[in-house]
Parts: sequence; structure tokens; C-alpha cells
Amino acid sequence: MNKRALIVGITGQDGSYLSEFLVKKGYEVHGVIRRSSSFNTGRIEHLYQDPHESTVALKLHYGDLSDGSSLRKILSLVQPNEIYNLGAQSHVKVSFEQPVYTVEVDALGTIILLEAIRDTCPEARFYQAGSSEMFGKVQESPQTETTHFYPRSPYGCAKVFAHWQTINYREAYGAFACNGILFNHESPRRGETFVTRKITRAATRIKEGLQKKLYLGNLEAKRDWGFAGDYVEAMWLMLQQEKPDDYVVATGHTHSVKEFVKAVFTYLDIDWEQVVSVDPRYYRPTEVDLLLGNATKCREVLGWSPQVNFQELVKMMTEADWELARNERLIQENNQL
Ligand code: NAP
Ligand code: F7E
Repeated sequence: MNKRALIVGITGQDGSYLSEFLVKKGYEVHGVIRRSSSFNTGRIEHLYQDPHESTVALKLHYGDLSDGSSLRKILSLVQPNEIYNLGAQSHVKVSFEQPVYTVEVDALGTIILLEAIRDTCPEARFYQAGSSEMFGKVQESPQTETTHFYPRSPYGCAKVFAHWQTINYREAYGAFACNGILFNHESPRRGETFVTRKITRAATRIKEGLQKKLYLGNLEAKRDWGFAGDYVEAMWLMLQQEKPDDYVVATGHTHSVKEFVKAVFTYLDIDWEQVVSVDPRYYRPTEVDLLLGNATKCREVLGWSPQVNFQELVKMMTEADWELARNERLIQENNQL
């Protein structure tokens, strides 16, 4: 019988790549979606309504990390072999504006889910989406699984709580529970308010004459950026091991926001200094200045390594957004006829 996976956060960037990955592996994939006033399943629609498949590859269930009763019902019904908790209020800047909500979803939501699993399907394997934001004001570089945490945002603090709860369920109840400590990973499906996508979206719209300027915050911050499509494989690999453990997932290379800007605008042959301005509104009360991961354990134990490098990521995201911008311009031109 095929394995069953349940993904919380299936509508997000990672949820969509992980669904594709698991469907290809032959899993029966279930996802938890939230009710919203407009559909937010755009990233998974191609899987949900695959015209070439006689059976629907994905099964979606309404639920929410803040609602333990909905999670219990879904878990009891699905009885998954593997559970991936990707659900979160995942925007760091927003977490300063909605700290309590962020903690409710990202921290309490994780323990609500862990409790529901303990009650309904304790044998299921569990993946927790941890973050390099837990390292915050980094205590050493590069960061590994043993680097001390020093979170610098409500989001980072909430993820530290979820990280330790995951370890505690492993040690207290023998749960097969793993933490991935994932460094920033991006793609053409990245939310448009994260800096990489904000840059590729704006730069390509500027190229097509659809907008004039791009306003950004701190250009000096450095991040270890990888490709989301690569990172979901590491999540899956963690759950295929003999023993549960925690792993850093990263490329081992770091670049500043300014370098990302330059790479995108150079690709489009635009002088970035003419169109990019700094707007302090995008600064954060506390910043994470530098992230750089050491994924040696991931490589040695899981056999995982990233396939897409920085330049390839820039090209992939810029090309995808350029296509969107071209279409947007054509629609505008047709409307003017
Ligand atoms: P994302 O695109 O923001 O997706 C977040 C997902 O969580 C969405 O499906 C969202 O649903 C769902 N969600 C939000 N609140 C929820 C709630 N109350 N109950 C259930 N689901 C809820 O994030 P991502 O980039 O795919 O990241 C996936 C996970 O990895 C997140 O936990 C994030 O914090 C973590 N992470 C991300 C990165 C990265 O660089 N991308 C790095 C490290 C860790 P809606 O569509 O309904 O909003
Ligand atoms: O910011 C700077 C900003 O919002 C990156 C999430 O997926 O990765 C992500 O968190 C850097 C920061 O990602 C703008 O100050 C400058 O230094 O793209 P970001 P993030 O905060 O690193 C981690 C690993 C996660 O876990 C999170 O869920 O870019 N920056 N100007 C800007 N950032 C944004 N968003 N917008 C700007 O205009």
C-alpha cells in the first residue's frame, strides 16, 4: 500500500514543492488548508486537478494549527505515516507587528499538532520546519546543529520553542520527530513580500515599463540562499532514516541583499542604482545581519546536497517573473486597444 503523508502548510512555497515530490514518489498526499475569503491554492492547483490522472493526487482538508480539534479529526481520518509541519506565519517583519498571533501559530500551533499526533497516530514520523532565524545574532559562523540559538524576532523565538518541543516529544514519548533547520530557500513560488521575490518581481516589471522604482530596507544583510525545490528532498530524507535527528540544510554560501539586487538587475541589463532606493520602513527593530549554514551532517548522513547555486537561482526567479511581467504588459496593451 502507498505511504500516506499529511502536509500542514501545503498551500505555501515549500508545501507545493513537497507535494510534487511526494506525489512523484507514489505517496497519497493529504494537506491541511485554511478557509479564506479567496482561494489560496494556486501553487498546488496543477496537482489537485491533474487532467491526466484518473484519481486526484492530493486530498485537502480544512483545518488550522490553532484548532486542535480539526487537526485531531484529520489525523484520525488520514492516519498518515509521515507528517510535515510547514504551517506558519512565516514573515519575520510581520512577526514584529503580530507577535502574539505569530507565537500562537508557530509555537503553540506546533505543540497542539504534536499533542494531536500523540493521541491519534503516535507511530507517525514528524518533520518540524525549523529556521536559521533561530540563530539570529549568530554566536559562531558558519552555523551548525550545535550552534547556540539567539533569535532576534518573535518569529525566531516561536521557532526556537517549536524546535525544543519537537526534541522533547522525541525524548519524552519516543516520537520519531525531526527538526530541519533550514536556511533561506527561494523559488519562483516564493511569496512576493520576501526580499528575493520582491526584487525579481519589481526588476522585471521595471524592465517591462510597468513600474519605476523599487524600495527596499537593509541592503547589507547577508543570507545563505538556496532553492526550495532542493530543500524539500532533505525534509523527506530526514524521515527515511533509522533514527530521528536534527539537521541544518544550507548551501554554505552567503550573499548580501545588495548582491542579489545587482545580480538580478545586471541580468536584465538595468543600472540598479538609478531605480532602487532604501526606505527605512522596511527596516526591522532587530536585524539578523549574517546567516551562513554548514550542512556537513546533512550531506554525510542524508547524502543531500543542493543542486541549484546562487546564479542559477537568480536566473530561474528572474526568468519566471519576466514571463509574468511580459504577460502583464500584453494584457495592459490589449486593454488599451
Ligand atoms: P509560506 O509560503 O509562508 O507558507 C506557509 C504555509 O503555512 C501556508 O500554507 C499557510 O497557509 C500555512 N499556514 C499559515 N498559518 C497557518 C495556520 N494557522 N494553520 C495552518 N496552516 C497555516 O512558507 P514557506 O516558505 O513555504 O515555509 C514553510 C515553513 O518553513 C514555514 O514554517 C516557515 O516558517 C519555515 N521556513 C521557511 C524558510 C524559507 O526560507 N522559505 C526557511 C526556514 C524555515 P495559507 O496559504 O492559508 O496562508
Ligand atoms: O528578508 C532584508 C531583510 O524577508 C531577508 C523567511 O522565509 O527566511 C525568511 O526570513 C533579508 C532581511 O527573509 C527588504 O531585512 C531588505 O535581512 O526575504 P526576507 P528572512 O527575514 O530572512 C527565514 C530562514 C525564515 O525562516 C522565514 O520564514 O532581506 N530586506 N529589504 C528585506 N526583506 C524584505 N522582506 N523586504 C524588503 O524590502
